[in-house]
Amino acid sequence: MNKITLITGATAGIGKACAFRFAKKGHDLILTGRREARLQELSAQLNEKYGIKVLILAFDIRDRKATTEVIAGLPDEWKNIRILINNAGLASGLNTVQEGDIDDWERMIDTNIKGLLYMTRAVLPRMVANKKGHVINIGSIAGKEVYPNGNVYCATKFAVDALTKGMRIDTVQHGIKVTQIAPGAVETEFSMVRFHGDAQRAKTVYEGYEPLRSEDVAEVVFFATSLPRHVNINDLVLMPSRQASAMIMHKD
Ligand code: NDP
Ligand code: 8X3
Repeated sequence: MNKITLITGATAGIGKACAFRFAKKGHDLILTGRREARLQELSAQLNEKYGIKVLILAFDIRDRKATTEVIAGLPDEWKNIRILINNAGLASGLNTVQEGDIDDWERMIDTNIKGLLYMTRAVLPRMVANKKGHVINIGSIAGKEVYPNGNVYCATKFAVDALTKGMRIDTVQHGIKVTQIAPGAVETEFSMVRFHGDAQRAKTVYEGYEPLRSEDVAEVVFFATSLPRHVNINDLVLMPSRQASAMIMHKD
């Protein structure tokens, strides 16, 4: 086997771009997400283009039992995961707290915090035993600043920020690297999901300036994993050049 990288949420956006970037470098990949047909298509593309091995695992990361069992049940040759990219996540809704939809809140908390924790808890022990591994958590500018109506999504990304620091403290003596990559606006399916399929509204988020592309983020994630063993990026915020903070964009 080549170096094994597990990417959660590889069916779209940043996770999918990471799959292409790491495949190009010859990593074998474990790719997760709920949409199995997309995982199958992606696996075939990566295998054909880069000749790497791909294992697809279609499950909902909010499901604690499923997440624990798929990792426990990995075939022996796939068990030694070197890089875990905790990417699966979403925003659902954009409302004040007083008008918020509690189902939206639970979806975000269950995916962005609990799902990330289930996966990390399942993968980390073997990294610790191997004294080798790198966890990359995809945070957000929303985990650095709270913006109007961002409340619960921001809270989940602040949690990712805190968990990244906690994971680093807990594993530093075992030779594990832990990194947070926190992007600003990236044009993906993110806003379609946030606005519950309202394509028109989603489009306006990325109008009037050049947002980041998924590939830009994947390049930075890859860079963070390609440094010498004694060098770690703890936390990296990347933004479109025309974005100064969560709310300040220089639009045409
Ligand atoms: P996309 O919507 O394009 O991709 C999200 C991915 O997460 C999909 O592959 C989706 O797979 C997966 N996912 C979502 N919910 C679940 C679930 N319950 N179980 C398993 N997989 C799930 O969005 P992005 O690529 O933009 O988002 C990726 C990460 O980047 C998220 O954590 C997001 O918060 C973060 N981020 C995004 C920014 C942006 O502006 N786009 C900026 C900063 C951070 P499927 O639906 O098939 O399950
Ligand atoms: C996604 C970026 O600014 O919409 O995390 O929260 S933002």
